[in-house]
Amino acid sequence: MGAHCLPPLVFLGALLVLPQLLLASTTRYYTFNVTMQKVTRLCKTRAIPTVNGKFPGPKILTREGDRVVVKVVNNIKQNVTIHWHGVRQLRTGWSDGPAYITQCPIQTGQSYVYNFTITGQRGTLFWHAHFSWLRATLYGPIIILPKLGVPYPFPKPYREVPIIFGEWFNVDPEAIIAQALQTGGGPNVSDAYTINGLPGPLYNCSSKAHLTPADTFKLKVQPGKWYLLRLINAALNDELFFSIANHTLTVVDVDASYVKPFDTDVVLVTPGQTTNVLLRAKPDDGSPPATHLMLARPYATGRVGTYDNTTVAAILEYVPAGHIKSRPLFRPTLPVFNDTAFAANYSAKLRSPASPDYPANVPRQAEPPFFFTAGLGTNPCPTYRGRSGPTNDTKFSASVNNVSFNMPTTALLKAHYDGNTASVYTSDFPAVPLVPFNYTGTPPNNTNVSNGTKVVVLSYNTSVEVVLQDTSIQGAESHPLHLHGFDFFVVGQGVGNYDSSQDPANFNLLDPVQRNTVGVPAGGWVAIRFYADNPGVWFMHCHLEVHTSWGLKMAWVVNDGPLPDQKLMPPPSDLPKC
Ligand SMILES: *[C@@H]1O[C@H](CO)[C@@H](O)[C@H](O)[C@H]1NC(C)=O
Ligand SMILES: *[C@@H]1O[C@H](CO)[C@@H](O)[C@H](O)[C@H]1NC(C)=O
Ligand SMILES: *[C@@H]1O[C@H](CO)[C@@H](O)[C@H](O)[C@H]1NC(C)=O
Ligand SMILES: *[C@@H]1O[C@H](CO)[C@@H](O)[C@H](O)[C@H]1NC(C)=O
Ligand SMILES: *[C@@H]1O[C@H](CO)[C@@H](O)[C@H](O)[C@H]1NC(C)=O
Ligand SMILES: *[C@@H]1O[C@H](CO)[C@@H](O)[C@H](O)[C@H]1NC(C)=O
Ligand SMILES: *[C@@H]1O[C@H](CO)[C@@H](O)[C@H](O)[C@H]1NC(C)=O
Ligand SMILES: *[C@@H]1O[C@H](CO)[C@@H](O)[C@H](O)[C@H]1NC(C)=O
Ligand SMILES: *[C@@H]1O[C@H](CO)[C@@H](O)[C@H](O)[C@H]1NC(C)=O
Ligand SMILES: *[C@@H]1O[C@H](CO)[C@@H](O)[C@H](O)[C@H]1NC(C)=O
Ligand SMILES: *[C@@H]1O[C@H](CO)[C@@H](O)[C@H](O)[C@H]1NC(C)=O
Ligand SMILES: *[C@@H]1O[C@H](CO)[C@@H](O)[C@H](O)[C@H]1NC(C)=O
Ligand SMILES: [Cu+2]
Repeated sequence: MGAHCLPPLVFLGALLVLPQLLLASTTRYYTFNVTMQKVTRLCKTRAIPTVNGKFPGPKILTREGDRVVVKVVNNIKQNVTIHWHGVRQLRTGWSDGPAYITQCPIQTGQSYVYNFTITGQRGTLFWHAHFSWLRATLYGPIIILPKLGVPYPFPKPYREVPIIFGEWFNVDPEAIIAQALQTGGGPNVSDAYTINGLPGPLYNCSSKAHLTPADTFKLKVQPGKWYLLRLINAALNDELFFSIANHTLTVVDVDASYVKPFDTDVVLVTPGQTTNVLLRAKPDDGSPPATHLMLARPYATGRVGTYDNTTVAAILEYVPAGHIKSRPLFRPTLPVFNDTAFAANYSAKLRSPASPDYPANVPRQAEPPFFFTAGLGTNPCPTYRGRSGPTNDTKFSASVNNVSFNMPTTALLKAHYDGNTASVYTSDFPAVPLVPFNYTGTPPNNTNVSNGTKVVVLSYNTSVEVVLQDTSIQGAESHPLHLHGFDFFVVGQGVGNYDSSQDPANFNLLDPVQRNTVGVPAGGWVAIRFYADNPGVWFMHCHLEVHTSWGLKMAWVVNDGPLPDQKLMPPPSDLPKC
């Protein structure tokens, strides 16, 4: 049928679509100038590393299908890299960011251009520094809108608001991790949590009892309108519960993948995870406007005293405010710190849409099977070095399959690309624990941890299944494991030890949630699957930064496939050198 036969409206529609197609691939340019900036929090002023002087850092606003080009200039004394957390980086591993994995650091006075596309993702991600603990202050949102003309699969929000959780330290976090690694003990905990950089009214100043309104994030809403809150947990070491008084939230997207919407009063978001929730402001029913607190505080399975147990508050306020002097203030109820049952029930609710528009392409079969333990252990530390590890003569260490990862002094990806790996890494990362034990029972007598720079090598497009098993050697503890370069499907989870003969029968291969960071349940296991369809070197690590510092990290090497579009791109000319 020729165009002249089409009814006028359809023809007009075709005309409207055309410019959208032409615009479909926009390039978004940013410059990130990493500088020190004085900021005041908890009434203490400290110079912190920032991007463009902003804390939290600038927002990257993009669309599915766009190219993002960010020139990062390092004007601070430390080395720095930036990671685009959750961005798939298809064939562009050079732009992924983890120091010594995909690149050497950007040294003082140097710059580097990150250049990547956003493919098959829409929702919220975030960027953060990936060198030592610099991400404590170097972080900001990545907003990925759907392709032009493609609607959200939920009511169109009136406004969209990033809610980014952070962790504030009154001293330089670099001094804290340096001290912990020196003594072998746990690091000092943070002084406050923040929402969009602000600690809120439940914290005190050194000089006065409570913080002022300027220290509090306030979200003003209009009655009856829909808001999309883009929750991001950028905290260093703490999983967080979040809730808003008198409001039910509808979860619609996690880690830039849609989910089957479900309602909840409380959201659990681990470091490295994002969650988009719809908030419907209550209709105007004539009752006096109220102030509702939004609270976040930890979901913590470690020992009491080893985490910051304070609470950050922000305010949800209805406008027009009127001239009411004292409006009622409501506070939500959050689960107790160690509510593992809540965590298990909550994560079981997360499901992919598995619809024609958003199918769940789950590997049906997986080979070879990987079984990785994740957890803490100890190593000898014969000389007492101050506030030492679990005992005076030991220091904390952490591992995957009892291998604590040693950071190389040059980037793994470059060594892989150059075929010059012999002095950089070995390919003998164990597929299963070398010494099986009762992972969630009484710890074995020897809890020493081995170390190495070991990787798993996969051929292109392998169907990978990894069962991640928590260990209770230093007490059962939840670990938010983050995989770079992929989204994976969470096909199963359980308590106790994984049973390879029974548990796979219960795997969900129909609509498992797709994400890049998953909590390995405290004293339990989780099973993930993904296709190794992205050539490069991909870091996998606990997103509790202290555990990463202790070695709870490893890397996958995915070889090139046979076709031209299955190969890692060549390195950019400005790739930093070590
Ligand atoms: C980065 O910021 C510093 C301090 O504001 C400024 O002196 C410098 O010119 C900036 N550099 C770039 C490349 O924008
Ligand atoms: C980004 O990468 C694309 C694809 O390799 C290339 O065509 C483009 O020139 C690059 N842009 C910049 C600013 O480096
Ligand atoms: C950690 O806390 C201890 C005890 O309060 C203190 O002595 C030490 O100076 C702190 N470390 C750092 C790096 O601030
Ligand atoms: C803040 O100060 C008040 C009054 O001194 C005290 O009751 C409260 O516990 C303090 N809160 C925090 C978080 O330190
Ligand atoms: C809000 O929730 C509080 C309990 O957290 C309850 O006491 C109060 O009645 C609720 N108010 C409204 C307006 O729903
Ligand atoms: C909160 O942390 C403080 C300091 O680490 C500790 O003394 C206290 O017992 C903790 N409280 C709870 C309920 O965990
Ligand atoms: C949570 O902690 C409390 C107090 O430390 C303890 O009594 C309780 O058994 C813990 N609950 C879980 C589920 O671990
Ligand atoms: C650790 O060693 C220090 C210094 O010798 C000593 O004061 C402290 O009592 C010891 N602590 C333990 C738990 O042995
Ligand atoms: C492992 O330890 C747990 C907790 O002590 C115990 O319930 C379980 O029976 C043990 N499993 C095996 C296989 O020994
Ligand atoms: C572990 O130590 C205990 C107590 O010292 C001992 O009875 C047991 O035989 C040891 N187990 C192993 C496997 O060496
Ligand atoms: C690695 O293990 C060896 C052998 O136990 C030990 O000598 C070495 O200090 C460890 N290296 C690191 C970086 O932990
Ligand atoms: C920065 O990185 C380079 C290259 O790896 C290294 O040689 C240098 O020691 C690092 N500098 C600092 C201050 O960490
Ligand atoms: Cu961990």
